[in-house]
Amino acid sequence: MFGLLLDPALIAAARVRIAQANRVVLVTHRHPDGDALGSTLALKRALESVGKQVVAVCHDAPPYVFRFLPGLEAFSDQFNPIEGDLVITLDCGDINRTGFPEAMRLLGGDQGSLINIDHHQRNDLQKLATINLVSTDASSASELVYEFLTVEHLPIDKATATNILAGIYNDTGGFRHSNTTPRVLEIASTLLLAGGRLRDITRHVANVRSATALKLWGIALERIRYHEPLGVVASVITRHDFELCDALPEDIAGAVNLINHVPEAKVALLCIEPSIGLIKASLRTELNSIDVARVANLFGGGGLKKAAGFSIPGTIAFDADGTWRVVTSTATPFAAIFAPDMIQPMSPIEAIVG
Ligand SMILES: [Mn+2]
Repeated sequence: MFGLLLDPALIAAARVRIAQANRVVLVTHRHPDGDALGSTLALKRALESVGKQVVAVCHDAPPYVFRFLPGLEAFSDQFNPIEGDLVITLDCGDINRTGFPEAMRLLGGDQGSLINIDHHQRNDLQKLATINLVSTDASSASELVYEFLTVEHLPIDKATATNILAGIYNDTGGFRHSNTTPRVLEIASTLLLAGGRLRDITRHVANVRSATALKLWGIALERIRYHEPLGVVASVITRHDFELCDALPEDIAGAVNLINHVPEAKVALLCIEPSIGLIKASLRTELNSIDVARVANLFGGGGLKKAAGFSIPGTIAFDADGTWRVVTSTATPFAAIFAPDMIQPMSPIEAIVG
């Protein structure tokens, strides 16, 4: 449906060069992201399927969030150009981004030993490479790998589809950025049909947050308390925490979903103090048998069966041993969640949650 992003003559030249090589070294950029890893792993697997020996190299260890990518364990942090007859760089904006600038420069003099697959603006790596499979119109290096594999009729199995999809997902911000073109969505659709695991990608990658947010989440996670009688897992974030992390209330958005994944809990509860004297509570459940909107209704809030919230006047207090409590002037059974000895049998919450 769409034309090629790459010059067919350059694709043909790359085909010839790859056909001549037995051992191929793939190099992607330092501090790798989903596109760096996905594009490299996809090309590696495709080249291996036609009998090539392939080494995938990255100067830095892949972030933990990408551990689900098929073949990720194969990455080496050592770059030895002598290991291969051909070096292919992927998603590297420039020579320094490879992490091996000296070794890369040595390849420049050797005719035909470097292919560069990239979607960044023209840079010094492109001068060095013999063949540049480069298009700034591509969403990602992974999209270019997809095009190359398709034109060359190289196999795209489930693993390769997942890797390419992860790369596109990464560089389009989860199909939200403006580089989410009709072409990108068509490719994504093809990859899903090929068995690409979008769910793995969204589950692992979409939950990545800024360093600020992660610090805040760290505080919330450290304070998690499980209230066994009610099956409620709960935590708190104070106004002081927001100041300490230089964070905004939106930085804690979604943390309650993470807390909600505690298997034994029926309900997850996160209380934050967005301003003085105000407590904002978020409730989540995974269970069909519980309606957290009804709990929220008890406190003047509302929402959906599985996601609800409410606001009440109050503060978050800490005991000498660090145990937290929500201190609220409203005389409600809410306090029971935070101070177990105050639990009244069959409080309204207990009736719903229990
Ligand atoms: Mn990229």
